[in-house]
Amino acid sequence: MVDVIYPAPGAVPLPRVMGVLNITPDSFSDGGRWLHREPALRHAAEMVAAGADIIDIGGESTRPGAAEVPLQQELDRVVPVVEALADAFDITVSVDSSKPEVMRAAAAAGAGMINDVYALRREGALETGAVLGLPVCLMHMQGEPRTMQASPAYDNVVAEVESFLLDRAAAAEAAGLPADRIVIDPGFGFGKSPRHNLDLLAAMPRLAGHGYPVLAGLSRKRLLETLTGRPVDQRLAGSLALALAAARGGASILRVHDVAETVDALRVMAAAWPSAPAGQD
Ligand code: 8Y4
Repeated sequence: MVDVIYPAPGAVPLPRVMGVLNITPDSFSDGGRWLHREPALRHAAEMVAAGADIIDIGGESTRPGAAEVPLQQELDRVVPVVEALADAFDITVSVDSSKPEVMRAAAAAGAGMINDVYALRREGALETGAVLGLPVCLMHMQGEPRTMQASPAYDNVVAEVESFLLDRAAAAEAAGLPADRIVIDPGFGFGKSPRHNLDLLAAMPRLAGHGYPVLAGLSRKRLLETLTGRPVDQRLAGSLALALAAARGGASILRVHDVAETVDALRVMAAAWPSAPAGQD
């Protein structure tokens, strides 16, 4: 499609798109059989067809207020889906987990990336991440999912998030994870007010200036309730605007729910705005 439109010389590549795979609690209720996984596989196939480069699979809700999921349940939810997707599609399967056991099992099942909202701070996670040697996304979070949105506070949100991410990257490298497998993420919505989120978004070029690719997860988040007043099922336009803002700021990976729409928006941005990130090869 539109290969008459090439990137401007020196243009930054378009970000990769990471699609969030829905696996609702209902799809786990069959004790590890196939029936209830079909919707998840169909959704994954749709995202792949729409241009997702990565699919992120999590078995534990990290939304504000969510309860923790026992290890065995997380394994039962995640591992078979990782295996099925890794077999079926030519994309990177990312496992959204903070538990070393889940990271190991997912890697054995074919996962090609670890997405850890605890940035390898959980017991055993740093060593496991280093031994597996897969790319790891190190995300910033203030507090714990259950309480993090109660009263987020920083003296200087950008400096504090940046220094946390650089510390965690240094710890991962010291544990033996090569620098080129480290992705950093300011953790939009994880212990942040709307002002904090917007300050971090504006600081994307600074966060991207350390040589580690930056992942941005803004899709459908509550910042959009503040900015537009809309409920979660009406945040597509706002999500696309935030995705383009992150791309323009130099984000390398966008974690999104709406893959087809995000890919369209990125392509149009690249064509319409020659100095913007453009032309992924
Ligand atoms: C509607 C739907 C409203 C989803 C809010 C949400 C990130 C992440 C999440 C992120 C990385 C979410 C697992 C929160 N967000 N991982 N995970 N970065 N690396 N909330 O920003 O999607 S879950």
